[in-house]
Amino acid sequence: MKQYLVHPSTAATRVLTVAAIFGLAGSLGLAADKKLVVGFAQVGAESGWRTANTESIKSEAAKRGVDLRFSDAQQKEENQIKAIRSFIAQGVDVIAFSPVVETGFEPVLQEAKKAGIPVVLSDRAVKVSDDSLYKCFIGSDFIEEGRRAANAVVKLTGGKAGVAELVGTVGSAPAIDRAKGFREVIAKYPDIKIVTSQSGDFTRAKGKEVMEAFLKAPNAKEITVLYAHNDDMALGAIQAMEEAGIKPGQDIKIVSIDGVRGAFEAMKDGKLNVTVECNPLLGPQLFDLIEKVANKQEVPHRVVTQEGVYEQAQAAEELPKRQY
Ligand code: GZL
Repeated sequence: MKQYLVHPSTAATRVLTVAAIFGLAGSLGLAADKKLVVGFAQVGAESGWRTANTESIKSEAAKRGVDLRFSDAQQKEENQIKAIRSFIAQGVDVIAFSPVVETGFEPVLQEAKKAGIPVVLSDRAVKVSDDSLYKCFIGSDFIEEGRRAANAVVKLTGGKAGVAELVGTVGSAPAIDRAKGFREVIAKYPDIKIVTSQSGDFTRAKGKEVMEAFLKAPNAKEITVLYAHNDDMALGAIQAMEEAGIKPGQDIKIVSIDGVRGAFEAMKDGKLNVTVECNPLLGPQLFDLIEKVANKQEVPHRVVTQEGVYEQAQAAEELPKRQY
């Protein structure tokens, strides 16, 4: 059984290192000179969140001396599937990826399983008939993020709002679940209505374009709140509002998700009201899990990242502390 020296931060490693020093390495099967080879298939570079997520993964791999094979799928599922197939052909030790959308990955995950290569999901989940096709999924609870955004709307409006919704990438776990969590809460408030909803694909440019269309539509006057599934789309929508002579954060309240630096700057300027944090800095936890999986150690099937909610009043104080 192949073994890898795991990150020196873990107690187990110190024991293994001592064993190696006393010449027991052979009996433990440690591949002392074997670098851990990991294939990571990233969604793309669509948002500030994604850029921070990629940076966290690449820097942690470098810190741990992992041989990281990294691919950017440019938000296309077929590119991600191709990348995973390529990792299988390269015979990497572990495959990790953040699925662009929830469905369509079962065949390639079956191929990885057949090749004996374990898979770890980072950030987003997949829908598969056999959960053993991946060892662990580490990421946020997107339904809870949707609930938190809805509760922020209730707090901002006293329970009366016409909501325009900028949806994330169609078919992606965050878009599906953030919509679900939001609707679960507003179902309790008859005077909060979603008056319009369309995907902005998690990008600033598309968010601006869709918000421009919302403001030109016949029901534009009903919009009192914007709920954006990520900060990048909200920042694009803010540009569209200002170009239309609307005061973002005042004429139309704005609640979004991610907690990127740009959202804190917009809150400081009074243009955005609440951002629900979604932590992209998964690198350290992700590689702890990957190293355990590589050494055939038990890992939890689901690891939920911890996050908060930030309002305008906190923005100035929080901004200097933000890591992404
Ligand atoms: C959420 C992540 C989402 C972010 C967006 O974990 O998958 O994708 O909310 C990003 O900014 O594009």
